[in-house]
Formats: sequence, C-alpha cells, structure tokens
Amino acid sequence: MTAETQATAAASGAGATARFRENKTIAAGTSTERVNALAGRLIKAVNDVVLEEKVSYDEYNAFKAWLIRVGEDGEWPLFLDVWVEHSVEEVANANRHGSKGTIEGPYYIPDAPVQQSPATLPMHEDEPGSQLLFQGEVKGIAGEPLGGAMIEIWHADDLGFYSQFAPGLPEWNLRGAITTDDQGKFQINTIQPAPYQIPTDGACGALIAAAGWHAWRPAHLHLKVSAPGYRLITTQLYFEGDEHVADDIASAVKPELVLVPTRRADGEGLEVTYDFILDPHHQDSEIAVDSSRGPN
Ligand code: MBD
Ligand code: FE
Repeated sequence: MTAETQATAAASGAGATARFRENKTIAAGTSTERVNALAGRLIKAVNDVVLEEKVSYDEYNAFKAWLIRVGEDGEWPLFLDVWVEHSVEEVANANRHGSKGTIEGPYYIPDAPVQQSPATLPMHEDEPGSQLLFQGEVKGIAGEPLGGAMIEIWHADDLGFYSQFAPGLPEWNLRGAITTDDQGKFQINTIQPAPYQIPTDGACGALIAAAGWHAWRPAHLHLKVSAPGYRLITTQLYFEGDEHVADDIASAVKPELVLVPTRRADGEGLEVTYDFILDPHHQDSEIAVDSSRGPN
C-alpha cells in the first residue's frame, strides 16, 4: 500500500477540482439583484472581521497568500465542502419529511458500475478492515417499498483513501450503485471505513494546524439514494462510538445518521441496518400550484 501513502493534498485536490469542473453546472441566470445581495453581504462580513478584529497588514497578507495557495492546491472543493456545504445542505433539505440528508463532500464520482442487491462493493481480495454488511429498505414516506431504487455508495478504505483521488487504487474500489429488490430491500457487503483525516499537507491542512484545530471526520459511508418519482437524497451514515462523531470537522453529523452495528449473525464482521425514506417529487410542484392560486 506504499502508493496510497504517497497520496498528496495537491493530487487529491487537483482531482476534486477537475471533477467539479466536469460535472457541476454553475447556476447561470442568477439575477443581478441576487448577486448584489449575496456578494455584498459576503464582502461586508469579511470587512466586519477586519474592522472588529483590527486585522494587521501582516495578517491580511498571510490571508491573501493562503487564498492563493488554496487554488494552487486545488483545495477549493475541499475547503467549501468542509466549512460551508453543511449550511447549504440545511437550506436545501429543510422541507424534507423523509430521511435526513447531509453533505456530499468532494469525492463523489457518478456512473459507478450497477449491481443488483445483494451485492459486494469492488475491493481488493485482501482489502484491510472488518467486513461490514450494510442492509435495509428504501421506502416512501407512507411506507411504500421502493423496488428498483438506486443506492449509490462510496467510502474511504481502511487507510482513509478514496479511489480515483489517491494513487494506486482500482478505479471503482469501494464504490458502487446497487438496486433494491422488488421489496425495496438491499444488502451491500463492504468493509468498515476508517475515520478520515482531510489532507494535512495542503492549504486546508495548513489552516487547521495554524488554528490549532483537528483534521478528522468520523468514519462514514457516503450515499445517494433515488427512485423514479422521488427526491434524490444525498447523505452519510456514521458509527456510534467513533470519537469524531461529536466533533466532525465538516459539521455533517446528525444524530439520526449515527448507526449501531452488531456482530454479524451469519458470518464474520459486523452488520448494520438502516432504512431510507424518500420524499415524493411532487412536493416542490405543490408549492408552485399553491402560489398559482394567488392573485398574481
Ligand atoms: C471527505 O471524505 C468528506 O466526506 C468531506 C466532507 C470532506 C473531505 C473528505
Ligand atoms: Fe468522505
């Protein structure tokens, strides 16, 4: 595993930046009024810090140098997803009734090979880490089982590395897209992910060290769950007893998302059960219908 230990912040940052450029569409059509309001408030917030904290030229120049380095290291996706995305997610998912969502983070890759449940994620034959059977059901908010729902799952290996962002790992290692059976049930065999430390050798790591913070996220599974006619949910699941559940650097843990694995009844390792409850799509359009009833 020497290749993996040579993973650098700049390499995974460059990968995350390239991924973002390929797949995210910038919200074209944001109105002048909205840009004025948001950019204006952001600039004012920074100026307020300068004035209230009496920021010196040395501090201002250190800040400028650091911002330049964030770009050089490709760490804008990492920086934003660790320190800002949780609030965006809170706004985006405030009106859901089903399962809790949380942040996507910088390491999602679409179009993983599709498998039907029961499935085993692609991994090395001697993949380090305890075996984990992750199982449950996908349903709608009335409890209706969603057969053929899609569960995209991705997670770090036992050393905390994500395939396609650290060198030396098979392309789809510990990544998959699993469809539920006609009862909406799924069984996914994988390994227990390890707690994850965000790269310490890049600009974000330098900030963390300079501020006396820690770089840890609790061990987590990343998921996107979807079914036709239902709202896709992006979420993560965590494990009770992990010390970083209580102080995730990315502020992305919610109590509903912390699972308690048990010894596996019919084999080695651990098993854990979680049901995903999806909101129907039409809730968004209901809002549109309601407002169309008004005088304008
Ligand atoms: C991760 O694995 C992650 O999930 C987030 C949010 C940020 C950095 C690395
Ligand atoms: Fe992650």
